[in-house]
Amino acid sequence: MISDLSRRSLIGLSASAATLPLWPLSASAAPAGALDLTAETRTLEVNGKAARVFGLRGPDGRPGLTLAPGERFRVDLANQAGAPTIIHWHGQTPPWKQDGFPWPQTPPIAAGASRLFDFAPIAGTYWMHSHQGLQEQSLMAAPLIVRSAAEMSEDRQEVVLMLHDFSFRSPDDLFAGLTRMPGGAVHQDVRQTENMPAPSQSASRTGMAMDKADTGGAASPSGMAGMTMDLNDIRYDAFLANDRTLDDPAVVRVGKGGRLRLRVINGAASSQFWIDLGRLTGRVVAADGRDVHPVPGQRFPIAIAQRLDILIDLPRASGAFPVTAILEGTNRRTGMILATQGATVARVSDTAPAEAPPVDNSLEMRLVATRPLQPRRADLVHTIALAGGMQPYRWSLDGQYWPRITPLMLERGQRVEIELVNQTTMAHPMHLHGHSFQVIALDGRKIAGAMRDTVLVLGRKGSRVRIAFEADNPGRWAFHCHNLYHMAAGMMTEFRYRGIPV
Ligand SMILES: [Cu+2]
Repeated sequence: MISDLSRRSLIGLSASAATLPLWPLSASAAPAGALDLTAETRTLEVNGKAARVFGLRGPDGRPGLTLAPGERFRVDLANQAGAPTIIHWHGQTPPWKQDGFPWPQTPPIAAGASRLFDFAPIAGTYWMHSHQGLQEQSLMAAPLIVRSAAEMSEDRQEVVLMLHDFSFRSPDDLFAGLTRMPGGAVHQDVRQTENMPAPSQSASRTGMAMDKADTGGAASPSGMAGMTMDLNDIRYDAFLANDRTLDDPAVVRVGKGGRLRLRVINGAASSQFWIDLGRLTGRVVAADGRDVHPVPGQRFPIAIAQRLDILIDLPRASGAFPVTAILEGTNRRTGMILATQGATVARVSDTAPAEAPPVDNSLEMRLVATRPLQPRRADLVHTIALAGGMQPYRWSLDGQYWPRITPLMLERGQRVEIELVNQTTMAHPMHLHGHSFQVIALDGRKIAGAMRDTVLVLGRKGSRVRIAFEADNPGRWAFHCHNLYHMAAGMMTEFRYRGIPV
């Protein structure tokens, strides 16, 4: 029974291109004026070993895209990844057929094909990731930075810090470990090449990309420890900051007394962190790309898929300043180093001095949107129960498992309020596609919270979060837990506008 459900979920996520109507492909030459973005495979070195992963390379050769103030999101996405893929522009509000979700009307991009995207983006710190199968775990993700004129006039150095969780095991293996199925059972349903790049010649020669014996993965199929079961489903081999570990971190040159805008992106599939500024202090000025009134601090929690913009004013002395991310419930960490010219950069251990607590709502409670929703009575109020558990590994919304769900029907122009109620002891970072919502209550306590696209429902039975949004973007929109494995095990539903042909 579990096997059947998982199979259905995976098929739903994979949306096999062969069974779907053809999607118009762009011509082989890049459309005029479009930015080139390439989905591809690449080799990283992690813990001294080669790892074959996916990547998204922008026109400047670096991961992802950075748009100038007012620049249109006009992007030609070429799929050179050797497997079908579809890339979601997380937090942006494009027309629904450009959202990068595998609806029947918008199937994945076949290997070797390309697709043009063209819409007006929202300024701020966003990101992009695959919504195909479990590719996101294999690092098919990258920053999407949209600068604003206001930010440019601040004259701050921009530093992007993108976080990932990493395993030498294939995503299918990790998921099979969670669902307690032998690895082969999942492999029969999902081609391994779809979720993980085929080994390169060098990787297969050294046998490193997927060698279970090498990582001890086979000995502990789920990699779970009883103590942390409610926090971290998977024991990862490494945590990456801009694709690097603290053994060999990114070192960013900064000026004495420099003024920075740190854009933190939690691109991890299944991990939440505390951002630790070390000796520095900062102030959060945006959450999920949308401005909030400044909140000063030295440590900030960040849930899966969320972003934080943190302004930092450096001291006038020279020095090296580690900025780290500590995995919740553990002392494992990753990070980068900000260093002035000539400063000695000491090695920073990947073990923090103390364990970090679970990510909580201490920051969420303090966030106040600078441009909140206009006060208005809700036209539609809907409660969604978050349910499921580890044994069996199944996660649902209102008792339904993706793709066998009943959509929540919306009318254009409605003010919608959604009350999320956790019936589990795991936290769920809930993400709505195509809209900005405001967090308006935590555990029944009203707040004038942040406008954002991903909010954490704490891992406690009865924990509640209420969000509100304007139904202003007709289409079919996914609403799901952004823990990749919860989503793959069913924790996704649809908000659908009336009148959208399906
Ligand atoms: Cu979840």
